[in-house]
Amino acid sequence: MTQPSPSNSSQHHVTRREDDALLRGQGCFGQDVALPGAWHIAFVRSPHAHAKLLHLDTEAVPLQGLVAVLTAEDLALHSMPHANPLLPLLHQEDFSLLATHTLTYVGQPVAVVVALTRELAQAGAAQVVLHCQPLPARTDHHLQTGSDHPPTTRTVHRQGVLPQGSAHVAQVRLVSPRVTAMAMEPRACSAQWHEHDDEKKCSITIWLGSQTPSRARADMAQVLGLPHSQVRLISPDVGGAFGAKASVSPEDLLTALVSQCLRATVSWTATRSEEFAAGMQGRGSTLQGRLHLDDQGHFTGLAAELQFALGAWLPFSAVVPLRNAARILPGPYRTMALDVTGQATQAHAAPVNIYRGAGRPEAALLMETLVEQAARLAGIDPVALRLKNLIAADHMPYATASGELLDSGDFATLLHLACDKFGYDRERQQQAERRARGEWVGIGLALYVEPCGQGFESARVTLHADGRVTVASGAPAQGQGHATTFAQLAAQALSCEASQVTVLMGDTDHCPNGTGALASRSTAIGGSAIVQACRTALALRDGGATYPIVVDDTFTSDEAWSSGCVIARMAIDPDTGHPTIERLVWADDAGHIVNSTLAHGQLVGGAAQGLGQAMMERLVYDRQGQLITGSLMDYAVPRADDMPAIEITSLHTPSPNNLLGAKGVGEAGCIGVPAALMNAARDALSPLGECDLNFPLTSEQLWRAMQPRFDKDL
Ligand code: SMO
Repeated sequence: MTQPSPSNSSQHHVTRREDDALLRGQGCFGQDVALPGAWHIAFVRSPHAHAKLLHLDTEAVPLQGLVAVLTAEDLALHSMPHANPLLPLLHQEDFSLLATHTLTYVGQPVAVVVALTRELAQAGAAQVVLHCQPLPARTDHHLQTGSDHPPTTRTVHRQGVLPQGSAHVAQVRLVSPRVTAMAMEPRACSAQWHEHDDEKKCSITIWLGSQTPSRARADMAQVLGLPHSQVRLISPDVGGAFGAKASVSPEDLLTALVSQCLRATVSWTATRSEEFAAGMQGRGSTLQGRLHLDDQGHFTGLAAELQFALGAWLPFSAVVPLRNAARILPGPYRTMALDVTGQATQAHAAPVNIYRGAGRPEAALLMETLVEQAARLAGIDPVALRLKNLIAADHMPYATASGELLDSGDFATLLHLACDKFGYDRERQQQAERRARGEWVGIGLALYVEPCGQGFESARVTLHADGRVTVASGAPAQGQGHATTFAQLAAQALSCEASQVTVLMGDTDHCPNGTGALASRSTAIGGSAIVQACRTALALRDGGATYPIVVDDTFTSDEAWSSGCVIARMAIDPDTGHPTIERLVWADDAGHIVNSTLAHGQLVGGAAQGLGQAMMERLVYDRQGQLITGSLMDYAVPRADDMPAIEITSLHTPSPNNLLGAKGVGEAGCIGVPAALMNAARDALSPLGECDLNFPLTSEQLWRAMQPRFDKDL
């Protein structure tokens, strides 16, 4: 079947970014990249978590509109790029883009059906029959029972000796389920093959919603066997990423491979069901900790054991959550003896990758739950206990026991700010009065620190003779509004109007090689690269350089550490266990803020996502490795009416590590809010003694905890 030839003029230029165009409904998201004559892809996916693949039967696939059914052999057995070895990878097997002899998770791509329309491709894929011999599946069960399988990676932070005979030892064990990133826009990839008489000059343009276009291009080029210069990767407008679009997936690479193999234009958009089963998941951990206190309430030692879930294959950033959680402990508190061990173990389940916060939420959850339990044990108010143990602002920069360097921050002031806004003393008094009336109401605090990325980001600034300015960044955007922030930064640096600045992002043909938008690093590091390039451009202009003046620059930085304090008040209905978040007060320190409207939006959005994990989200696999929460009928995400009013106040302790003094805001809500909600729920039920509550804090769980004679295992 021949494909109508796509004309070159049809290429979508979505490189230039204006945030208000998105608000006007004029964005160009993955599915809007309508390439003329594109064929559509659907994946045949594994129905088993673990099985031997005996035979793949395509007899029943209807021929109407069918272009091809392709298997691993047809596409020449390519493997996923290897994961970033930020922690030692004890074993990492090659993972075939399409399954060959063994199936290793429900939803794993096994074959590709190419057809004239998406519907025909999906109908065809549904008719491919897989003959399999099921094998026992290894689920995340090890997270709760101790590992029966060797971990894929480990980490250890030890300093000093844990004290013997402490006055108090708080001890918690927290189990957090996997969650899905639930971007409004499912993954999508389109690829257009450009044929050339000279085989060596064929090239490809790929549209992929990506946080890391430069690395995605490198990954694509490697699998396609093409030089980088013959692969153009365009990340169009992206309807949410949250880490789940930071690393390429088998489906992305397969879309490009099919385009190359058929020398055709092809397009794939995931269904919501595919995102649940085979998209990149987040969290999934069991966190155990012991916090030692002396008789004055000083923290003297922290022991922690962290178990993290991994899927059947490792996305590029798969080890980051474990690495972050382990290195961030003990958070904003002064050095104490430390014995932190962590491991991450693979299962026959969907891949786990970074997800908004990426290990930072786990560190805050474990530490802050321990701190509040310690306060109850020692009979010290949790605010007073924290004030005794926080790192003082005049001790910054502060080298932590786990080997990190906190660049800046003022944790005691954050705590005071939040308490003032909350009216802490009055709130405690009202809590006591309500308790006396038989109400169940809790106040929970959480402090957090948030490392915001290191390494380089790039910028290319062009001054045109007519006064216009073009800013091209190596960092793309997925809804953060970077086009506005970057234009604002350039305008300030160049003393011009933001309306004169055109921002280019996410197109490897028009933007410099960059790191990408992750780890809340874009404003601090990407923004600094823009400012630095602008300053150089001004110097060149003043030195008499001729237009257009083009400056390529990179900015490299150590981590800036954001921090904050969240206080939540939660009431729990004694009859139903229904939790109501009555107040949420938050003091955030993201250093210098460039655009307060956008920063506020990031904080609120992060809080909503954090609230989702704390209160309702949970992916569940059964013992056979079947996903039993595979749709929005079974998986709850927060809606507008689940959100309390959020009262935000700010502190601006500048980071010394970048030109702006900026720090990150995008992930903070997922870090501080869940820990505060956990502490509010535990405080509410504390008249019953210590309750082993876990996320999500459902009515059912809270109700069961309130039934003293109820068999909790029923
Ligand atoms: S989870 Mo973020 O994209 O570092």
